[in-house]
Amino acid sequence: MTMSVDEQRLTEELDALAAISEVPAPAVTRVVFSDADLRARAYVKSLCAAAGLLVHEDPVGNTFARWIGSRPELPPAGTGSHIDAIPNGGRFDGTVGVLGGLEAIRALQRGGFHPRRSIDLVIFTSEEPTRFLIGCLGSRLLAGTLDETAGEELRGGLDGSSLNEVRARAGFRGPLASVRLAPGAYASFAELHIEQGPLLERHGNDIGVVTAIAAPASLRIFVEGEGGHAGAVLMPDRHDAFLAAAEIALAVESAARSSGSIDTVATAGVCDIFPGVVNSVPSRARLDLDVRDIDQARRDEVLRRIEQACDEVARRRGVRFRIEPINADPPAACAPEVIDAIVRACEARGLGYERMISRAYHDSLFMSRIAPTAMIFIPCRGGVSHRPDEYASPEAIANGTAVLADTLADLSA
Ligand code: HGY
Ligand code: MN
Ligand code: MN
Repeated sequence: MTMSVDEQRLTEELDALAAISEVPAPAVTRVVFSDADLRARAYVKSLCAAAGLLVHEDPVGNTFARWIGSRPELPPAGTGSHIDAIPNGGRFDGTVGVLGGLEAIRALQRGGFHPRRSIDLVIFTSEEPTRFLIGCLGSRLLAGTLDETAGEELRGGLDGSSLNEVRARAGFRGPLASVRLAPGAYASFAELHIEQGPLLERHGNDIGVVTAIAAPASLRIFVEGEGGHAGAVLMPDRHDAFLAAAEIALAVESAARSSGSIDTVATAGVCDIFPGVVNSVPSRARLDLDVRDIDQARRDEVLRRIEQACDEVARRRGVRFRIEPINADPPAACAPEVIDAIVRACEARGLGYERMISRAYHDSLFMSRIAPTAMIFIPCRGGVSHRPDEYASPEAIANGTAVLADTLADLSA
């Protein structure tokens, strides 16, 4: 079977999708269930329908575009990723796996391939934690790691609406319990994604074959101090909530740096201060933390040290802390049979590849709970991601798409 990727068309579609954003290019902002997200969903669904795929959406907006195989009763081979983008993010994170997945299917169609197993392209809802604070919301529900209470408990957006309220406004109804897929619902899952790191470019390799996905944890720390007049309260009498939070943020960095491994990372990505006026001592502060490691025990040790630091700062500064865990997930080991299919595709095409871990999390982290899963990485310039200057070349995207097409042909035969 001769099969070729239409690089030009894929580039144009990625550009068209990038233009559906709440902010001007080159940045992309496309928060789940925002107007931009809904327009982007409509655009991608129209491309899937034009390719003759059968499109359906589940109650949380996970979207499935199926190429029906000759044995439709068999569990399909899956691929896919996400189209939501963090505020002021890049245009390739997630979208390469969705539009590259679609082009991989079209390339197989053009090449005259007929899958035995159906092939599903999945667009997962809310991979980014921007709105509901927890990442991979759609794939978590698919994998059954979040239950129906998430519909009411998860509150996001400026008005604090619940997931159920927000998804209903976006037109997605029905019980969240019905989102869950049974293990074995997919025969395999392979996700194409930009590396979001520098190694492939640094090593001069075309493809990263992902063997494991790091274990993410996120948590909120609320600090209660004592407010007051910025001019009248003397320094020895202060219980400044922001400065206590600042010490915690530094303790987060120190715990990650001193874990003994380069694989441990931690970030205080959000800091809110109340009342947030220049001449008032902060009475409350809130930190949102992101802690990861490929080794779960080492990650959990960082979480423990953060808690220890909170206690120490609370005593010394006379403030109170409350820690609200958001998620603490195990890492994923990718499936040898999917890894081998990706390697075969790279070798058949003479593409340079290396096995590697994913430091970013992806929907594959949760799909691996219900199906043999692995990922295909392509290089991104300087390893930059989650920034407007995120960039992957048309050639790199086409290479990844071709490897994905071969892998899907292999796994759906
Ligand atoms: O944060 C992550 O790892 C992913 O890009 N959402
Ligand atoms: Mn991302
Ligand atoms: Mn992503």
